[in-house]
Amino acid sequence: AEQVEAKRNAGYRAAEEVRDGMVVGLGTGSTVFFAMERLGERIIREGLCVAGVPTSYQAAIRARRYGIPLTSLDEHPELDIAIDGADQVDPALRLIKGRGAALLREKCVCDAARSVFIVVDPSKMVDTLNAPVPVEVLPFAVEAVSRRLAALGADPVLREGVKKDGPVVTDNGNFIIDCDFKAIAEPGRLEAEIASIPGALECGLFCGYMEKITVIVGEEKGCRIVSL
Ligand code: DER
Repeated sequence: AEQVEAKRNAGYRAAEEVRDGMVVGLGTGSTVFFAMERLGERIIREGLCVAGVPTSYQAAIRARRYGIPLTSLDEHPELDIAIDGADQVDPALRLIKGRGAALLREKCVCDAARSVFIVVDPSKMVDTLNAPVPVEVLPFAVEAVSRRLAALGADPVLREGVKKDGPVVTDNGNFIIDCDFKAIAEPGRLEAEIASIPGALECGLFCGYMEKITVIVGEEKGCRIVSL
């Protein structure tokens, strides 16, 4: 219950950063839902004029439900703000994302945004990134990429559907390989090494955005703002 309160406090606080006329990247996952809920309220109460670029079918469906007008990254290749969640955040504000299998579009949106608000509950804050790193993989190359990831030290596991037989298929038509590297000493270097594998289309390490990231850590009462 307190985790839900924490997520709500973080999401609501992020929504306060949105100004009239902004185009906002809308992340995927349960914490961002609260930011969308609050944005929907502000649109009704304040007549806030915003447009959202959703990072997944889930985000688009939920944004519509909250009455947030949608647009595309093509129409707005530069975004004012992105609001997204994370699975882990380290003290240098490097992230692991991708539990929701939306990391490829999330990284495109994060890259296009002038500032990024990451909304989390306290359980996401860690000293060292050590969660499995999701990698979006071209189905054509899944076996070859798995071997390359294992050579980098991972235990690569193809993500299976829960209410679908066979592998999870992302909104882009690709597979996800979850790579357990245990504690990651050099996340930035690992992100670059994975990016150099043909067929590894994107990974859940976000190490290049520390300067523009503000982390909003929701707590039972209120929230804590963390930035470099
Ligand atoms: O998949 C993602 O990257 C999501 O942002 C996820 O990591 C956070 O989801 P949550 O807010 O439901 O924990």
